Amino acid sequence: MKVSCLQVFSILLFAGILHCRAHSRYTFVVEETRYTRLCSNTTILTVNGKYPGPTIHVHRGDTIIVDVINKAKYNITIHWHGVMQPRNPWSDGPEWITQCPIQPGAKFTQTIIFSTEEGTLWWHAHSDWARATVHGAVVIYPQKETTYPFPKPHAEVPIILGNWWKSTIYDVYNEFLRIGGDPNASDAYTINGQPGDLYPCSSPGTFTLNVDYGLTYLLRLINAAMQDMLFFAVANHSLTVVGSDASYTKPFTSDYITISPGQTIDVLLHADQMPGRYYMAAKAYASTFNYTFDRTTTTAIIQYSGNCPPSSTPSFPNLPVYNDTNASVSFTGRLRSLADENHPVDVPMNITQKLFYTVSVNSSPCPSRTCSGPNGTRLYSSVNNISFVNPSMAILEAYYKGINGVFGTHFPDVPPMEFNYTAEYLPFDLQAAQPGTEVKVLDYGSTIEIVFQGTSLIFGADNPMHLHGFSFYVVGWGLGTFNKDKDPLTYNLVDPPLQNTIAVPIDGWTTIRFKADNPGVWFMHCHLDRHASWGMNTVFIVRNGKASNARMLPPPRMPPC
Ligand SMILES: *[C@@H]1O[C@H](CO)[C@@H](O)[C@H](O)[C@H]1NC(C)=O
Ligand SMILES: *[C@@H]1O[C@H](CO)[C@@H](O)[C@H](O)[C@H]1NC(C)=O
Ligand SMILES: *[C@@H]1O[C@H](CO)[C@@H](O)[C@H](O)[C@H]1NC(C)=O
Ligand SMILES: *[C@@H]1O[C@H](CO)[C@@H](O)[C@H](O)[C@H]1NC(C)=O
Ligand SMILES: *[C@@H]1O[C@H](CO)[C@@H](O)[C@H](O)[C@H]1NC(C)=O
Ligand SMILES: *[C@@H]1O[C@H](CO)[C@@H](O)[C@H](O)[C@H]1NC(C)=O
Ligand SMILES: *[C@@H]1O[C@H](CO)[C@@H](O)[C@H](O)[C@H]1NC(C)=O
Ligand SMILES: *[C@@H]1O[C@H](CO)[C@@H](O)[C@H](O)[C@H]1NC(C)=O
Ligand SMILES: *[C@@H]1O[C@H](CO)[C@@H](O)[C@H](O)[C@H]1NC(C)=O
Ligand SMILES: *[C@@H]1O[C@H](CO)[C@@H](O)[C@H](O)[C@H]1NC(C)=O
Ligand SMILES: *[C@@H]1O[C@H](CO)[C@@H](O)[C@H](O)[C@H]1NC(C)=O
Ligand SMILES: [Cu+2]
Repeated sequence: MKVSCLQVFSILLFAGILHCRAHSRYTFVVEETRYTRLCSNTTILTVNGKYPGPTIHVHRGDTIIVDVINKAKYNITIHWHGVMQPRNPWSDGPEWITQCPIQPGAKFTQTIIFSTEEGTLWWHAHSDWARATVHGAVVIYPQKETTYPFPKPHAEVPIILGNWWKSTIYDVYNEFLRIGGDPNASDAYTINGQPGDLYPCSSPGTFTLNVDYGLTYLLRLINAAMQDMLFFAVANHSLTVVGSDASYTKPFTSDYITISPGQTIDVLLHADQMPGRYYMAAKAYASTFNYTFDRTTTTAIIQYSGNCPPSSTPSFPNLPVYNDTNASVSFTGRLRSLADENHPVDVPMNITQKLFYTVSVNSSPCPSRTCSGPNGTRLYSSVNNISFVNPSMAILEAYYKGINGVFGTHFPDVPPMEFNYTAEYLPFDLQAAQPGTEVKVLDYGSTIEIVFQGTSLIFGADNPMHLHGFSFYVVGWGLGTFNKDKDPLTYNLVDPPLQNTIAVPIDGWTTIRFKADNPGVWFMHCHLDRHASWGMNTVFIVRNGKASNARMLPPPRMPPC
């Protein structure tokens, strides 16, 4: 039934008419809304007036239609983070990659095609830094006749970790572009839009999760923060990790979670402690030298029902210290695919295209050394020494229509120069990168391996790399420089986690594999917004295959430039 509906839908889409009863339809009105936080009022961009925005509930394999109406004075686009959108890059959302922005007063109808994702994803703006407040959860239930690979939880709760700035995000963003250094740190982190008890004027709104003793709750954690990986924990409760990035994992328990911007982690919380009140809390994991980050801690409350002891101060969880790289990588390194009969893995074994991508922060001289990067320089960033420059029109449109001069196809498979990527001191002449809009073209059905190598140029960072259009297997990682003889021997090809975002450790490497079976134009970028704005991005174009179901769907009516 669904398949035929989808086929009808494609034909109708071609004719520019959208009518298909099976698809739920949502309206997203983007507008400016005044919110009071931290004792002051700030105007933020919202969807339907909400921060965080509405949660979308679907079942595995559904298709939904979303009408995005821009009533704000800023450009906007909406990206469906982690939704692979088979053959449908048109509705993916990154501005200048798959579409031109939806301008003030304009509207864009997006078709969101879910396929094998199951668990938690999210949607967020993909235009300048609008995603700071324009984001929301996507809950993907199992198909109707199937169920979770763990006991059904009593209740499910999205836990969205975000930031709050007292200034409008556009002021923070424009200042960041102007000064050439790190952006101002946020004034607070938030849990479901609320900073929590440790911040001024914030106690009354603090998010509270009411629980009953003896029951189990599924927390769907989403890191929607702009610049920082986060540690998260719940006082006196260990957490059982059961999924990440809409793919189930082998369950394991941990006292804390490391979650990178873009990533989702599903955990079971067993309400098995003495009835009372307990804090859940999150704060930054920040490893980069001299980086000024938000050192505050956001909290929410777990409140047991019944006769609680008179409300003393709730217990506070132990979170690793901000620079505990071991705590960060140890947690992420424990993720494993479920890899059972009902959830098989399909790790590419015969790699047709091996890529080695360095991810670096760069710097360039600034007139009279007035920029706020190290030594008065301007900071930017790169992949394989190319610092991505936004094109003047969407790459997808240029590719589809065969318009020349918008992008090049010479993105290098390896860095242009070999050097000791993680050396403590590197020569000055390596600090510059080459600006460019280069893509890598992949054949349909080819199998891709990418080794991401973090470099210590300027200073190392943990880089959460996110690929649109695919989930990928994370087959290996390590600290230091990748050793092409020894490190591949350590790859996990049995039950590697299936992710759409993976933090490449500071001065370390991570290897991913995926099959290029989704034709289209797909962005890949660091999910720290300062790095992405500096150019730590690149694009894959996956060619059409031969079969008719291996070709991009025809375009809907796209927003004009
Ligand atoms: C915030 O705005 C509300 C409504 O406009 C106003 O009553 C309040 O005084 C403002 N608060 C601050 C701290 O400016
Ligand atoms: C950024 O921080 C500086 C120093 O605290 C402050 O002067 C400036 O106004 C801030 N900018 C924004 C946009 O909030
Ligand atoms: C929670 O754990 C802390 C130590 O981590 C302990 O001091 C406290 O008594 C515990 N609280 C409860 C209610 O069990
Ligand atoms: C973390 O930072 C503290 C100072 O804030 C420093 O003493 C410690 O050595 C650092 N630890 C690591 C692992 O870098
Ligand atoms: C690294 O972190 C893991 C997990 O938190 C811990 O078990 C281990 O002892 C830590 N190792 C070091 C050297 O700190
Ligand atoms: C690996 O892929 C290549 C190129 O597609 C093909 O020629 C070769 O037969 C494949 N090898 C195996 C073991 O599948
Ligand atoms: C690090 O920060 C300190 C204090 O802000 C500054 O004096 C120093 O020049 C910075 N070093 C670099 C390499 O940016
Ligand atoms: C700072 O920049 C100046 C001028 O570009 C250069 O001569 C000097 O070596 C730099 N010093 C450091 C510590 O980066
Ligand atoms: C690369 O740099 C690291 C860190 O400084 C150092 O331990 C290693 O010996 C260097 N490797 C080479 C080949 O120079
Ligand atoms: C990157 O490209 C720039 C500009 O072409 C060059 O100056 C620099 O040496 C290159 N750096 C590396 C690490 O390849
Ligand atoms: C908004 O989008 C239009 C094209 O769609 C572009 O010309 C304009 O520069 C954008 N505005 C900003 C502030 O990016
Ligand atoms: Cu980065």
